[in-house]
Amino acid sequence: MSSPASIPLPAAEARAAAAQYEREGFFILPAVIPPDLLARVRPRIAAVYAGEYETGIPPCGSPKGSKEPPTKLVKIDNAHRSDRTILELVSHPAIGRWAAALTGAKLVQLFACQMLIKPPGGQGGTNVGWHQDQEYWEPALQGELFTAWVAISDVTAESGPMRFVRGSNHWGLLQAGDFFSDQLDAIKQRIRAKNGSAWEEVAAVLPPGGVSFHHRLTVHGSGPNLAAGPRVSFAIHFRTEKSGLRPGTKWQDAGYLNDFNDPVGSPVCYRE
Ligand SMILES: O=C(O)CCC(=O)C(=O)O
Repeated sequence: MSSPASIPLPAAEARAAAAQYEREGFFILPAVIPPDLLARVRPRIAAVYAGEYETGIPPCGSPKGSKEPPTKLVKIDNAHRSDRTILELVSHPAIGRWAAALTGAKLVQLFACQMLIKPPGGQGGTNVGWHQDQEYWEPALQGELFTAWVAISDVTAESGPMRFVRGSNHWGLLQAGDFFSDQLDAIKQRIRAKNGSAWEEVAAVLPPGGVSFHHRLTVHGSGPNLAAGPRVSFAIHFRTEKSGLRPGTKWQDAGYLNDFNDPVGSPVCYRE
């Protein structure tokens, strides 16, 4: 566990938070990102969406960029390589300190991130299907991995907040999810066929600058955005010192996952 001085909480509360994260598979924080950083990052998100890359490095997959508002879920991988303010946000020390407090880690290192824009309107192509993050990392990575999700816009019950299934971090790796599918009910049935435990959903309603954390095996997804404006966020994927590349895997075959030795792609956000 990190030292009590390294997180904005008394040690007993930090221990309770860590126990809750372990029990439920997620933890929801109020706003921890400073408003001035949020104000600086918003135009940078718009710039990356439009295809303007401050560092000259395109995000993973070299998306084309668009000046039109999105109509489908926008998912841009590793935008932190393209923009210094986005890098500042996703590697913010408050996220690293909280991550260390929740997991007891001595090292918290980012290995991938996703810039997510869920447009309003409730049309198809904007849901995130139920899944476990480890399904996507399993071929390459093993050990302690988790995600911090940072709200840039106000994430209300109407705007399609991420929903966690309480305690599903204890269900093992199910390989039954699909991030890219709109069919939340069908995926839920598939998951329940593999694990019949009680299904209790918790919505991660967050103010701008609020952060939720979830375990690599926690089942999660999100529905349509029925609010007036877009739901804007970053999903930031982290590892601790208790994780590694699977033997035999080469970084060039690891898709959107950044080499742990690349300081721009994989910044260290906390070290004891
Ligand atoms: O933004 C969402 O609704 C889902 C994001 C997600 O799957 C994740 O943070 O791992």
